Amino acid sequence: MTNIYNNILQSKAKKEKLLAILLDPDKIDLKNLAVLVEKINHSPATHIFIGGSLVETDILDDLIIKIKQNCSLPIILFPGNPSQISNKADGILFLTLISGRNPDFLIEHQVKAAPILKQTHLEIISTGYILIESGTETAVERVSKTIPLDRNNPDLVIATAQAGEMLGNKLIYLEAGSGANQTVPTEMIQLVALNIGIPIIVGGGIVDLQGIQKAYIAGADMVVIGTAFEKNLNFFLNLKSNIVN
Ligand code: 1GP
Repeated sequence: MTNIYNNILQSKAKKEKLLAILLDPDKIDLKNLAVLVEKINHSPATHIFIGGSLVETDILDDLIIKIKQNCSLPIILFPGNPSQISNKADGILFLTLISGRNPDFLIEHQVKAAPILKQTHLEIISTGYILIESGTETAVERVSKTIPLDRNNPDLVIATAQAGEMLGNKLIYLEAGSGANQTVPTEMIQLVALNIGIPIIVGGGIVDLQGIQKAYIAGADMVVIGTAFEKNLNFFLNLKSNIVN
């Protein structure tokens, strides 16, 4: 049996940093999947996240089966809504958008997803998802109809992360939004890391090695890279030996 969360905790204890590649099934051409998987295998990635706003389950199943044929990294669903569940993955970030006040993303989608998840073997990882203002409106903001937290008000972000931890979230995800103009501020990551005990994921708008390292040094346990790899499959080519651990 897989235990993704325990592995994340162990990495945190050993100060080994983790890296997730986010794949959006709608943007993947199955004909080029072999190349994509080869690039992932030659990257420093430790996890694969799969998610997007329009994904259908049948595409998901097929994609995950094909990735697993040639890649042994844990595949974790990062769903935008309850229809994006596939039993072929290893786990799921069971997200609550705790920065927002939209009941659909706080509890409604989760209630719809629970009976479906009960029928799967997926490892369910309760995750407090915190959207941080990043300059311009991002897709997650649009889809969730929530207002991100002020990037200049770390106190509210800290309190939100603490509330997530107290509610039983196992991870806190600080999200600037896919393709964001501005990443989550490093001081904010630092302050959150000082004030909670659970692992922190950071993503959104990180496009280079410096951005990855800054997030790690500030206290991110895992960094998520989506757009930069999507745009350039060679993104990780020269990064592997340079990533700090
Ligand atoms: C989005 O945090 C992830 O949910 C990744 O963002 O696409 O900007 O890398 P990018």
